[in-house]
Amino acid sequence: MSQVENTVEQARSAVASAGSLKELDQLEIQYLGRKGEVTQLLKQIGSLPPEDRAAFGQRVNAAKAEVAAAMEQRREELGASQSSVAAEIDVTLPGRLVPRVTRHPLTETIQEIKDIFIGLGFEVVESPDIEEYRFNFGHLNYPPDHPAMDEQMSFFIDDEHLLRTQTTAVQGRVFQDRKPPMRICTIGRCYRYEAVDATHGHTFMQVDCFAVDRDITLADLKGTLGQFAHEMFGEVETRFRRDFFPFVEPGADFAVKWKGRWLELGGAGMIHPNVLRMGGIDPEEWTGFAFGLGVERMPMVKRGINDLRLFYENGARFLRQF
Ligand code: FA5
Repeated sequence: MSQVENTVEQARSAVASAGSLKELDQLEIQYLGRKGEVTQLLKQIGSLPPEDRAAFGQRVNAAKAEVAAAMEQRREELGASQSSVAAEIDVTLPGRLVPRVTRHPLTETIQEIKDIFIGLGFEVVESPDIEEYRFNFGHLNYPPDHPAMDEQMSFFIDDEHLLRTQTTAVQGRVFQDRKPPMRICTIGRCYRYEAVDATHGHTFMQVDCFAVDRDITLADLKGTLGQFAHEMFGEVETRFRRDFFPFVEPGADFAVKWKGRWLELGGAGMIHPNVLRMGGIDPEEWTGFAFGLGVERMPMVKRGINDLRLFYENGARFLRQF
């Protein structure tokens, strides 16, 4: 075997048994580098008789190409199988802990609320956070400059838009393009200019439901809220107390008895005839009930969470508990 063939043979077997890309890089230097073994062969050319030089040169160049091709092929094989990486994985190491992911308690509550109201025949609709002043107040029968609006002042976007203070604003929107009978539910964020404490946020969530049909009575309202409370909290006592909201008559606040005390969930009542009229619905023919409940209250009560701000701070130590 000539020296050229010998060198090619050695290089081929070394390349074939190379176990990593790094090893392959070294072999490339060893054989094809400036001082590499194949390159060195060319230097012998001067010592050959002139008539042999061309043929020898061609053989060495062919050898170089052959070794380079073998390296390229091996490089691809190693890259594909990633055996160089695999060789560095220690399969005896303990596995990395993947954090357990659960749903946020508010997300879970929203789903529960939706399930209950869908089960009671309500249709869930979306309604915007940036609301028109007229839907947030005017269509809900607030007389201009009524002091009840001061309790619900919020963040104005411009003269006609604000961040809604109550999801009840959905009523005017729905009345625009639907005719009774209807049973509608919406859940979303509300915003108020509020002194923030453990039970009051400037941002919080409400669920509002209303039904308009022939012969809807206060009994339907009480039955619906009673059933909701039963499904959400289990066996509970409920309480209705007279309360004022401009958009209902009569109006009530709704509470459940929890651990021996009354816990207010929200407001409720029979939709005021003015609200129906503004929505193009004849109050002589149709009646309706409406209620709006605070969402955070529910998981606070059920899970013993004593500060509503925890839902929004989203600290890992808080969320890990669910
Ligand atoms: C309302 O917002 C009325 N829209 C409810 C209503 C709807 C009455 C339909 C009649 C018919 P109120 O301001 O009381 O009412 O809020 C209802 C509930 O939202 C409260 O009981 C409370 O659970 C929750 N809530 C109100 N303000 C905050 C706040 N700043 N932080 C957390 N929860 C709040």
